[in-house]
Amino acid sequence: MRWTHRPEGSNWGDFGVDDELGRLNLLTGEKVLQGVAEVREGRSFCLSLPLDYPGGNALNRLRHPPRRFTAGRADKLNYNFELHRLNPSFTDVVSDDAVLLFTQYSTQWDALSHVGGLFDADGDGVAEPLYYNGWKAGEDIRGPEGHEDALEGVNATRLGIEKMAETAVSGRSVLVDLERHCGRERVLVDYARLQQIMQADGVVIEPGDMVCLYTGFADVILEMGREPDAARLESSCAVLDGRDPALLRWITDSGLSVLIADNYAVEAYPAREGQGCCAALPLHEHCLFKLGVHLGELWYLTELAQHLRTCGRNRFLLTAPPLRLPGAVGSPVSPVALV
Ligand code: UVW
Repeated sequence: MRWTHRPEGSNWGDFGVDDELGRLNLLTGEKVLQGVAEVREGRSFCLSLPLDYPGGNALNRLRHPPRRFTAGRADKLNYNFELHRLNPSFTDVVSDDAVLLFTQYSTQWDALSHVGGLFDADGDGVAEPLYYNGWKAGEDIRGPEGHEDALEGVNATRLGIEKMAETAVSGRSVLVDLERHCGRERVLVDYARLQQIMQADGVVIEPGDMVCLYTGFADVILEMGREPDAARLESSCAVLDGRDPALLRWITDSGLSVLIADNYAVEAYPAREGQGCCAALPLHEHCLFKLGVHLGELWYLTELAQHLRTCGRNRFLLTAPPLRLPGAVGSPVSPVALV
């Protein structure tokens, strides 16, 4: 047993002592059928930004836009390469490329190995760095130590994003239209405000539902045309108040399977001071570390939200597997909504 104590408010062990999926366990065949039942018009929506947005590194100075390269072919570039150069009887023309991609730069999933916490899980009085379900930093989620090339060292042998991909991430999703009620100014949405909005719009969330929050943030990003203004972004659109205990309790009690937003971190960012020693990003801690709830960020929900508004609906079928990239702690995603 890796741990004898679990963090207060966590569900560690509830899905099995070796579980690596967290609340994805709630995305059952029944949830897929419930999602399929929401497909009435045969319309589909792409829920991804172009992956070179937001542009620059105004949102996170450690994350940079994708860089694409043309793959080489011996001494030639494999770009508009005419195969008759190799064999005069061939008529093919071929292009091939490679990309340096920061996995969490744009529309993305956080893996459960993305954010952990310090916790004394064996009761010896010493807090150690752990991730969801007690998987250990250093042992299960390894850094670049000991590798000559640090870029090639990071490897989540547990909780890697490929675990999420293997579930196919499909089922019923519910959209909460925060933008309709909060506009485009920065508004901290606590439990009471969220309930008010959901009640006004008749939104009901059941266990296993994938919850999407539309705030308008991705529209502001798009308006900036790849030249984001950090100050404007920090004062734009609704974010969840991760310091509201009632909101975190609601995430637990609702049984939602994953939590998604079109903004940078779902919750308020830059991080705000809490009281005493606490997580900088309390909603990240609650979801990724305690409950095994994957977070989707910087999704593009605008056209879907507008359509659902027009139709007076809030449910749809969502399919959103990340890249099946072993050991990665996050992944770009091109989610698809069907209504
Ligand atoms: C932050 O780090 C603020 O968000 P994430 O890493 O989940 O994108």
